[in-house]
Amino acid sequence: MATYFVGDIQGCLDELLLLLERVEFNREKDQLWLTGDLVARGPKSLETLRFVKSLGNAAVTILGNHDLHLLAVSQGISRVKEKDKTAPIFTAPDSEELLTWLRHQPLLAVHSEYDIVMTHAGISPQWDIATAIESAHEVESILLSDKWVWLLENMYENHPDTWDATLSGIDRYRYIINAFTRMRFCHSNGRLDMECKLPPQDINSDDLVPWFELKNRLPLSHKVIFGHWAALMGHEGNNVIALDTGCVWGEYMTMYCVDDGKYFTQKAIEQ
Ligand SMILES: [Mn+2]
Repeated sequence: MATYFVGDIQGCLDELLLLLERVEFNREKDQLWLTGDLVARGPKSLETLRFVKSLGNAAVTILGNHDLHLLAVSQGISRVKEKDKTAPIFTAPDSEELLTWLRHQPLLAVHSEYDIVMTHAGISPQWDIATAIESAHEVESILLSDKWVWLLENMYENHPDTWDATLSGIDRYRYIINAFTRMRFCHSNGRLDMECKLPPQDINSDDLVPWFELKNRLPLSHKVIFGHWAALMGHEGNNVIALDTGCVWGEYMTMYCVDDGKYFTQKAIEQ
């Protein structure tokens, strides 16, 4: 039995299948952990949802910003953008089934054997692992309640950008969603930055720091595996592993086997 982690798929199903073939992935024995953003921009978002859902317990996937946006579009909160190439999902015969399945996915997953947590963007520097797990559960339970459309309608803002345990209602949920699915840089005081997507080496500021390099962040008892930040082109260090290496932007897809620490990469296929 082996456990493989893969970064953002974003509809690049063919590259994922090639990686799985390369390691002779066996859905009866092996596990595939995906860092979220299954959909958007790549050519096969619908097929990716179908494939990951069909893996059942052999796959663990979490919600990314594009997955939440897809759910928002399904409710008419936002319009489908042509460049996302997600329109076929909404007219597919199994549309409702796929979207309901997606809404049931978590924001965070824990691999207890290896003390790993997986989230789409990372862990807020103001959280320890226990707070992160509790915060994820809070939003997951709203997504499964009759308030889920209200939640998605009100998630598109950048504030509050600082955690405070007394935050309540939509402000609290929005901070949690932004930290788990959109964060890249933080300010040195721990405030989330929601604008900058550059690679860290292009930043000339003492104030903007990748969330995992913040000196005064709370220490984490688990290693964090995340995706979302394609400009990083992977990272291992600071007790984190970043796996989005921009397959959807023509770069490559990265798979990490947690059992032996080996990496496998697949160049993007020209569409
Ligand atoms: Mn993302």
